[in-house]
Amino acid sequence: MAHGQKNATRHKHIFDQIEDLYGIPPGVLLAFWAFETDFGAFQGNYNTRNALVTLAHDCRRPELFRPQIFAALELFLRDAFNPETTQGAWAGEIGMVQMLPQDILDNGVDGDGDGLVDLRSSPADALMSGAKMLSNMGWKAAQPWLQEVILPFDMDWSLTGLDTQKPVSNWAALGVQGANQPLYQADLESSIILPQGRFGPAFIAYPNFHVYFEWNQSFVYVTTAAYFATLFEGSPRYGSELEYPGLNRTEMKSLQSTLRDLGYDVGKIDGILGAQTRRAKGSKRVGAACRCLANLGAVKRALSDSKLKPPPKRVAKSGGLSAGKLTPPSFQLFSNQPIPTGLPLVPAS
Ligand SMILES: [Ca+2]
Repeated sequence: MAHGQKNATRHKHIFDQIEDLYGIPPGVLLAFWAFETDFGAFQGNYNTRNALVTLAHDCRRPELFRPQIFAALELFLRDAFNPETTQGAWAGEIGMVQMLPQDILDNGVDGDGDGLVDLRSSPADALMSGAKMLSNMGWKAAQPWLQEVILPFDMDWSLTGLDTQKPVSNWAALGVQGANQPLYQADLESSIILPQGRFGPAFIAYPNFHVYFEWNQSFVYVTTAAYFATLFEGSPRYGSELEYPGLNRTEMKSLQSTLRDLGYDVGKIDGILGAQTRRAKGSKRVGAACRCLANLGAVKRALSDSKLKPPPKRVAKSGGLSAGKLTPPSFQLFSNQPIPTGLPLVPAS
């Protein structure tokens, strides 16, 4: 946070320009800048040509990475990409906010006016380009993205989750209140999310929250980046008295296995409470069991006692990267540098 606040001050003139041009508050970009590269400190040292060609060859997501090679060629023709020296993340993203070549073609901005789009060493270029990308992804100026709320004691928990959207006025009528400030515009479609379950903090997610998923499809990444953005914008940290330890990784894997055995599509058994596990847990039939979870044993007992029937299988969303994690390929063409295993294969790492 301290590092972010220093950067906010140091680059105030850039953030002011961005807010005027794209309507994106500084905190939103500061959070992405922090999460992607620790404000430019860790941008990756993989040769980008090698990374892209390897991933374009790899059998799992070639449709995503092959167009990126042509985009990189176009950048090369514009003297903005050097096959020998351009470096970045192992999944092909370049610069302080980690953009793929096509994103650079579509959104690259010469923020400092030196005639080049330099995403690695010019904060003005990187932040302006990131802002333009968010704007093109659908960010609405002068609208919030996430806000902590207080829920009524008798909340219908089955209404929580991103699948249920209601105008803010409807949530207010149900007793939902802003924790630190009033709820925003009454007609904004919004959802109530509980990242740590009903005993953790509660948030209302506004339309701009969905733009985060265009940047990165991981629920955990999105929620954390969006929350950090609210802190940078001056919201207080959520009440520590609400903290609830939740399930550890092993317990979460067991819960996922139990849900899978019951026929729910929870994605990979990875111990991470991602979108699919949340959806399975949130389904009406297992909702009562899971909402009462005090410990895994109770959940398992509740699940096994309740003679639940599985829902129809959900088909994974096609196109783009999945919310789950893929293991990177174990080989790389043209390079002796191994790709680390176990890292998420996401465009914005
Ligand atoms: Ca520049």
